[in-house]
Amino acid sequence: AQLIKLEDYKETPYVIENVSLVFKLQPEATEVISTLTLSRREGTEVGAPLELDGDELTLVSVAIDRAVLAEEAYEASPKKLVVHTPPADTFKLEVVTKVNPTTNTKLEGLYLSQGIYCTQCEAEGFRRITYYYDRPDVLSVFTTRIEADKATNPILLGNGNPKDAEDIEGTDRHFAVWHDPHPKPAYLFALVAGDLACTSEKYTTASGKPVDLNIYVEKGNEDRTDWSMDSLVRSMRWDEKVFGREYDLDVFNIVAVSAFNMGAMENKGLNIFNDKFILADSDTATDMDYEGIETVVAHEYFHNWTGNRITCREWFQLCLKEGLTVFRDQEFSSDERSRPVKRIADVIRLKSRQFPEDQGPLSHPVRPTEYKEINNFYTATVYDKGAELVRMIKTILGADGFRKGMDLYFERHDGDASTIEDFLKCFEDANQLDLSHFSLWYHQSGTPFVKANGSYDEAAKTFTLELEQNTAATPGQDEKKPFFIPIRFGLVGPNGDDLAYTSVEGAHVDGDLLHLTEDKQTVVFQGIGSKPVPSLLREFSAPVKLESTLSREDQIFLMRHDIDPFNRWQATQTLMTELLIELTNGEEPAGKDAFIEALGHMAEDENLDYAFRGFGLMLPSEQDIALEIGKEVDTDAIGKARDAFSKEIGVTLYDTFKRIYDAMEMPATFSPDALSAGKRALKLRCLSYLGAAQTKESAALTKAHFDNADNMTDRMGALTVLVIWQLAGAQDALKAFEARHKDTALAMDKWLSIAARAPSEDAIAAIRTLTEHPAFSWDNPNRIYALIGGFLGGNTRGFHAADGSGYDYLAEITLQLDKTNPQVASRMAKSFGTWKNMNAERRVKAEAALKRILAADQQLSTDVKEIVELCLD
Ligand code: DPP
Ligand code: ZN
Repeated sequence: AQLIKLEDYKETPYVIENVSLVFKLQPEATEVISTLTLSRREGTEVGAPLELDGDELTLVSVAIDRAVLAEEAYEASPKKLVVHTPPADTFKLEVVTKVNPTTNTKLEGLYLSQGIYCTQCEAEGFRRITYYYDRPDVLSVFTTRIEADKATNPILLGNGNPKDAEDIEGTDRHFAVWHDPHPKPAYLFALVAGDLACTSEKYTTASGKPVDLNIYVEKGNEDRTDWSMDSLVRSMRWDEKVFGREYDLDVFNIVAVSAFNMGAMENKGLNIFNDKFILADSDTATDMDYEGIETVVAHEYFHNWTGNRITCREWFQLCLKEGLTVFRDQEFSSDERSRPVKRIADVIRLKSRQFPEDQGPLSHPVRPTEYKEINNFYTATVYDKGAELVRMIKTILGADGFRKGMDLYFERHDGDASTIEDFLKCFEDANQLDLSHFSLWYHQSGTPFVKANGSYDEAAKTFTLELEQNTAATPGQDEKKPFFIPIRFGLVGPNGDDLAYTSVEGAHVDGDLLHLTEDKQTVVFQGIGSKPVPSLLREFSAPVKLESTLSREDQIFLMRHDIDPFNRWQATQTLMTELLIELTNGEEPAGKDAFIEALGHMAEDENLDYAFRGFGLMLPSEQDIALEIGKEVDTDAIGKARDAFSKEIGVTLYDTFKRIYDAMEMPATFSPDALSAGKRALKLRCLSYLGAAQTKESAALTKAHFDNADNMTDRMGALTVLVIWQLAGAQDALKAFEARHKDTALAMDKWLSIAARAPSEDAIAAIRTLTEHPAFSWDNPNRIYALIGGFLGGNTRGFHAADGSGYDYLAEITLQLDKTNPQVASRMAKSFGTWKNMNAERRVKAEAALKRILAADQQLSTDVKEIVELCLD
């Protein structure tokens, strides 16, 4: 496959002024009639060829201005349509193609999911429907007519506003016409047809415009949409209030389907969702599911302004819409819930998903400059690190300066296909400042390591901070320049209050914000009355790895006293990680007992949020520890050390955890609100340590928790403890869960993912058995993400088994999945991304497995091939 480069960007020679589409839906042979009004772009030579993208298309006919084209006038293949000499002026190109929605297992383009026709066009799925300039900088006004059997497809949905809808006389078919007045790129096109249930609500925008909100689901699921509708209404209100952005059509439709590669898709006026992010009730959804739904509903809605009204010039700019929209959904959730707890959750996600990407062969800049398959770049780097960059802009400019820049961005670029440069320019112009150094974050990949060393001079009353930054080489970037790193900080005095300084030298410092801009900087604070403990990178003000030289006593001090809740959590994590690494190495760490004692205090500290305490008690995962160790990793040693440490904490603090567990008062009826969810989280965290202690009493308590659970959070939480610690009753509980939920696929996904994590001598045999279970299917991405993804991400010892069985299995299923759904196959294959950090024994096996994929006797997709080649590079 070809390498696509940012520097090769060129405008199209022709402009598509408007698009009229007719779909004659049939399960195996849908006819698509596309009429494009085209005109030659200024500067294009008269008669220059018109080249449109296609993918697996069957051409029926081509006409220009109603005259069928002679065969020699064009060239058509499944991947391309070239009209050799188009007319000089505006003309209408009419192309008829045929597609087969039933056999479309890639779930890109038009496909059938449980009898529902739906589409997925981002990034390059529209070319699987008709020939087109399938790229984000070609914006056009779309009108769509959908024809289908009335009995099986009573609901017909398209982008924009509904126009006509009628029966087609003399047939058992009907049609609907939809018109979208907002010019849009093809990736935002969507269509849905099927027999769907609907829940509706009326919304009035801030300026008084009425909007019909509808959520469509498979019949029988209509009583599980309350939460997603509630989330939608709150998102719409929030965007009006916080960003001054209103909705712009008469209807906003959401459709949930069960087979969907991604989480959801922001098609204009017609969002299509993976049903995992729409359906919820207390019996089948966990608190995390409720939060996920709130986030994704908001995210897709927010795309209407950041993504749809202002889209990307080319796919290299993906972070322009994704990083920004993730930032917006994070802010929304922070406002709706607890800000510090949300921040901790987002940082855990960043560190566990993006940091590994950035420290391995798949590392790439937030705005990449080349790719072979764009689907491979919907990554944690583009999304989550992309959001961190927007957050840093806000940190540097302050809330008002940030809002001014955003206002200017909306004003200046509404209707455009833009770039990161356009975006940054708005903040510069609105605030009269230069962000050129900052912009390096978009181009230079890798996670910077920041080292900080503080010293206090009692006589001079000065505190000196030696700061250093260093970014390791990443693929394609050997030399690294220093980043512009905003560091929020406090100098914590002996009584826990921040100490004031009288003046400072060596860096730009404004209040509690310091700009680290060089490789090395020595910063001297004057007028510091007593020896402080520096609390750095408060709120995680930059996506860096901070290596602090604080003593364990100082870390414990911050864990107890820092006024920044994020850094209290961070101090706890840092200590846990240090201790776990020493334990992995077979050492007996100093300060372990003091730490466990401090953990007990944190668990019981009534001044802290329940959810915060739940997070504070959570040990870094085996994967997190592996990443922290970084080289010559032995996952068995990590797993053993972590198990032993969990058990030691559980045994030592048994009474504390039991006391908290027993005292927690739960509301009589289930509610997904943040406070109740926090209580459940803390209670379950205590239960997990009690379970780790593996006493008869704790096994019985966990089983009782499972049996008495009146909601999925408690049921799943207790089941996980039973299975992971192999407590008495685990097998019964697995059976009971299965019996209760066997007809609810999304609930059984949880069962599959817990089963995939179970400790086992032969993990692969266990996974193979699970793939035979009726709840599993190789055809549905959610089932694969639950079982296979659950294994790869949650069973570190199994996947990285020293005998290479995990790697062999991943190679096998990558090849198998690539035949039906390359996007899912390549997502799974990305788990190879950390193989170079493993010890030699494991590296040999991983490398062999990767090479076996390349050597296989089958045509590999661009998706899988690119990932495997990058891993081997
Ligand atoms: N549907 C994906 C998202 O919203 C891609 N745009 O992030
Ligand atoms: Zn998005």
